[in-house]
Amino acid sequence: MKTKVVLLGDSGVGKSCIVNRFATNTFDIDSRVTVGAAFVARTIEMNDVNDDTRDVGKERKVKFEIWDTAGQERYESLANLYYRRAHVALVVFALDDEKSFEKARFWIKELKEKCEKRDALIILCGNKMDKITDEHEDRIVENSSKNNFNRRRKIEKGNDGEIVEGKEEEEEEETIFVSMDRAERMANELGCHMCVTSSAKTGEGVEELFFEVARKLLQREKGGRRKTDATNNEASKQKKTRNTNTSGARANAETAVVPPRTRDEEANNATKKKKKKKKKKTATTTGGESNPSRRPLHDT
Ligand SMILES: Nc1nc2c(ncn2[C@@H]2O[C@H](COP(=O)(O)OP(=O)(O)OP(=O)(O)O)[C@@H](O)[C@H]2O)c(=O)[nH]1
Ligand SMILES: [Mg+2]
Repeated sequence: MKTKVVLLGDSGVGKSCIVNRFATNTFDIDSRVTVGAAFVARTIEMNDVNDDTRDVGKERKVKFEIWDTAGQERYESLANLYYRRAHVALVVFALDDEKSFEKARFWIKELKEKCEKRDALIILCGNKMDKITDEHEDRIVENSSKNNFNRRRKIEKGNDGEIVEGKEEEEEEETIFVSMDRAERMANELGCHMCVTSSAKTGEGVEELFFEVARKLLQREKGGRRKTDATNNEASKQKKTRNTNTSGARANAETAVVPPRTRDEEANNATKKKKKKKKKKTATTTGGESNPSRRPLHDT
C-alpha cells in the first residue's frame, strides 16, 4: 500500500526533524529552514490487522511518500500543491509555542475545506515534548490568554548565577506550554482523527505515530473490502428475493438488511407499513435489524 503524507505547520516546529527521525533515525539540532518542500519516502512492514481470518499473519508493506512543506509564511500559498491529494496530513505544532498551536488550527480548517481526499486522515501532533520536564508542570496552560502567554518574570541573580535578593535584575522569558488536553479538545472540535505528542529529538512517539497511521489505513482498507463484500452479498440476496418472488413477509426479512438511515430503507419502511396494514394476518417478525452482522459497517 502506498500513502501520500503531508506535513504542515509553522516554521520551526520540527516538521523536517520528525521526517528525518522517521526516515533515517537522526536528529539535527541545527536543522535548516525548508525551502519550498522536501520529499522523503520510507516503507514499513507490519502485521496486517488481524480482525479478519483470511489475512491472519500476513505481512503488509506500507510505503509512506512524505512531503515536508516549508512553514515560513512566504511559502504558505504553495502548501495546497502538497496537501491537495494527501491521504494523511500531519499538522505539527511545538508544545512550547502557543503561536504555532494557533497556526495548527488554521491548517486543520484549511485541510477540511480544501483537501480533495474527503477521508484524509488528519493528525494533530504536539512536537518537542522533551522540552517539558516535571519542573515545567505549572507552566502548562489550559487556556490561552494574553496575561499568561509569554509572560515575563523578573529574577535576581548574583555573579555566580544564584538567585539573591537586591542584586542586578535580569529579565528572562518564561515559556508557556500548550496542554495536550487543550490540543485534544481542538482536535475533536475540528474533526481530526488523532492527536499525539512527539519528540523528534529523542524519537519518542515518532515511529509509533507512523505505525498507528499504517494500522488505521489497513483497517480502513479492510473495512472498505468488508463493506464491498457485504454490499455484493446483499445485492445477490436481493436479486434472489426478486427472482423467487417470495411473500411480502419474506421480502421484509430481506430488505431489513439494508443499512438503516438510507433513503432505500426509508422507502422500504413505507412499503412495509402499507403491506402490514393490508396483510396483517401474514406479517411476521424477522429480527433482521437486531442482528449485529446485518448492521451497516462503519469506517474507523
Ligand atoms: N528540543 C527539541 N527541538 C527540536 C525538536 N524538533 C525540532 N527541534 C528543533 O527545532 C528547530 C526547527 O526544526 P525543523 O525541523 O527544521 O523545523 P521545521 O518545522 O521543519 O521548520 P520549517 O522548515 O521552517 O518549516 C531545529 O533547531 C531543531 O533542532 C524536538 O523534538 N525537540
Ligand atoms: Mg523544515
